[in-house]
Amino acid sequence: MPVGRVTRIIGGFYYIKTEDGTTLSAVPRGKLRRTDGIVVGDQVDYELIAPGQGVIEGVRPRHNLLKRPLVANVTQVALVFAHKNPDFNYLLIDRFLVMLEAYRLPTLILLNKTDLVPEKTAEENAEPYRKIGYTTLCTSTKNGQGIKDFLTALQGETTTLAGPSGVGKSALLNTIIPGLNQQTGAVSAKIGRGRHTTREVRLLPLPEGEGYIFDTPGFTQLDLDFLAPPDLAACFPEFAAPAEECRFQGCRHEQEPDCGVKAAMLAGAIYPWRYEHYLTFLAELKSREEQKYRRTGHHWQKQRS
Ligand SMILES: Nc1nc2c(ncn2[C@@H]2O[C@H](COP(=O)(O)OP(=O)(O)OP(=O)(O)O)[C@@H](O)[C@H]2O)c(=O)[nH]1
Ligand SMILES: [Mg+2]
Ligand SMILES: [Zn+2]
Repeated sequence: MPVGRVTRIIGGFYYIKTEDGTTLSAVPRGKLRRTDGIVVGDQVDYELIAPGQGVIEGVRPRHNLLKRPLVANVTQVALVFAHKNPDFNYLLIDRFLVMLEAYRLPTLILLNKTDLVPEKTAEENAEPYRKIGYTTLCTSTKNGQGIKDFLTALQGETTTLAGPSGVGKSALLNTIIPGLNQQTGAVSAKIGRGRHTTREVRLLPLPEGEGYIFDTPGFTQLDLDFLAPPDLAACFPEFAAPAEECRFQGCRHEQEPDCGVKAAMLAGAIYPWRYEHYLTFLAELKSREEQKYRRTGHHWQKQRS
């Protein structure tokens, strides 16, 4: 049975991009319909019943399923920030990165609005994340810088954008998908929030080569609540090797003696501000756990075992 990718859902009709590149309009077979188990991004088995029309027979197992926006089979997130306007902010970037690491989503960092800062500043902003191991591109939708590299990084992937308001996510989508005409600027910030404006999600094939990108602003919300304090350190990739040197198993890298992470930080192998952000997030998670403990009488360690 042929397989296709669901790119759009409108009023009970599922648009499917087939393997030969054509688009079908399909309806799910009866029992599938009741489960409302098909989302944009799904791989589905379908039967052709007439030219351009199909019936969906089944949904392939998903690699992942993200909520808000509800999309399936994302292979990477392009995390967008701006060098300026809004101000460059390492703490907020790290907050997003921790969330994406916790979801185990491979992340590409785009530092946009490169045209607004001297080249040296742009390089200085990007350097730490490159050193940590994230592919980090300096882009501009105004002068085209980094857009070719962005397109290359999208090849073969199903990408969704993430990042705070005003950094240029819609402008980037418009730049790489000609004719998309997404609303940009101050207005969209307001429209995106309204309760009644849940916009339909589309999966857009790239104009060249292979790959898809979702036309949504992606994650703009940041809740780390789901993360237990012991799992936080794993969201800082550069802590992994030094943590093997910690004297205690389960070392929280705070005040423990002979902590490999702290030693690496003091030796200059971990950026002090990354370590500080770790402590900041750890304190947040702990205080949330304590509140939960007071409410329920359960300690997180007991809940986890
Ligand atoms: N100077 C400069 N301005 C840019 C660039 N990219 C986008 N902008 C401007 O930044 C503003 C915000 O861009 P949007 O694309 O609407 O930002 P967004 O990330 O989609 O914001 P939300 O939809 O609110 O989440 C607009 O006025 C854009 O014209 C860039 O590379 N350089
Ligand atoms: Mg936008
Ligand atoms: Zn440690």
